Amino acid sequence: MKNRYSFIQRQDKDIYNAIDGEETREAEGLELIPSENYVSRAVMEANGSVLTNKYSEGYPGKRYYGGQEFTDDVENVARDRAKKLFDCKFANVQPLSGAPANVAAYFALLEPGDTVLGMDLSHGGHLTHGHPVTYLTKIFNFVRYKMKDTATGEIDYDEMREIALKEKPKVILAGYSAYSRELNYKKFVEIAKEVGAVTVMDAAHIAGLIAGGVHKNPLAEGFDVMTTTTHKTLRGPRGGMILTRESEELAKKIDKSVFPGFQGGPHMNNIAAKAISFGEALNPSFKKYAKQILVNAKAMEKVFKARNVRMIGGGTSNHLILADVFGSLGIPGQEAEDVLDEVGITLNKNVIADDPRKPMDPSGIRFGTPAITTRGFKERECERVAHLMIDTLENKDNSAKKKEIREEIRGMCKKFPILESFV
Ligand code: DSN
Repeated sequence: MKNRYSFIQRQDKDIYNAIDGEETREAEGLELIPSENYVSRAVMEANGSVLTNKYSEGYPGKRYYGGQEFTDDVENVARDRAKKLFDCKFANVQPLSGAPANVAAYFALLEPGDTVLGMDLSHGGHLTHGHPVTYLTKIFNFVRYKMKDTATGEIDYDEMREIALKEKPKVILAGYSAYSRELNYKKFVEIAKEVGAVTVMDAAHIAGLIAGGVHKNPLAEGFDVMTTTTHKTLRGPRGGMILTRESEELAKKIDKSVFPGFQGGPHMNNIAAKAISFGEALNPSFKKYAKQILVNAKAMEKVFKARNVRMIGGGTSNHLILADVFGSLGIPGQEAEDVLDEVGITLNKNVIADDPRKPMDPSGIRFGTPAITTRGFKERECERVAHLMIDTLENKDNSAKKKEIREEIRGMCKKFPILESFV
């Protein structure tokens, strides 16, 4: 490690050793968790800056404490860049992460007892879209649509409309954590108009694809609100954000809901890091990056198809693949995750649509290309990684083979070091 953590090294060996270990782990292994990425050093520096010292409750020009001349600049730059990236009128960059962004959006748009129509959770929805383990289900009523066909991933828009007409949701929710296809946003908007619902897109996973112009922008297609994290395909610091297409009334409700409704002082160091990453995403090179994420995922899809591993949705049109390793190879998702970890490939077990197994021991694995694309991997490397994944699973009890694969992966990582700057 370079000596950039020298203060921690001198002061706190325990934490230094953990950071050092993590840095080596990231450098020497392949990160395929589709919600993770590698940020630039500029983003990390902002996160570790003096802005961490400052309290800034309120919004630019309207704070509760003094000394805000520089924090206002930071937040204004972040908001302006976010609006430019996603072509919308209002941005709230204060949500601490994706779950708080979703909760704040619900409280801005709903009264207790109101209904939200979202995706069935085993079909790709997120915990905050109404999983019974969250407190949200004690407050709001969640009803669900599904995919029509898991072989294509197409959403059942007819079923969605029928449920909407019957349940009269106040919010129709799109956007998922484990879904590999593009959506027909216009259909959502049509149905929402028919029942007087607000459309909310949770773009956490694909915000970078939208910003890079390789996926449609739900806001441009008529969605009212978009929530997102900033740390996945968008390649910023861990954090959240809520965008409003054009309604000032909705945007004001959202601002009030984030603060003082739900959160306290914003983390200005993190907002500065968000602003820097939005600047990086506005750079023309980000478009190339976003395009390569898709091309790389397609390269992995090709191998999984050729080697007869079933993919939910039949493949991918975005950055991720959800593979039924239990159905195709007889290996449960947890075991697959563990074996792949041994050879230096990090991904996560995941439920598949209508999974016959339990959520904590599901049938699938979920993996994607945002982080390896940041590293500079192209189609050739991605095809090879896909082969190595299946080779590992097919040889899960063969130590010599796994050692050989681990060495090959170490070599790939050396050849494609994690970059420190993208502009
Ligand atoms: N944990 C995130 C993901 O991996 O998709 C969602 O919250």
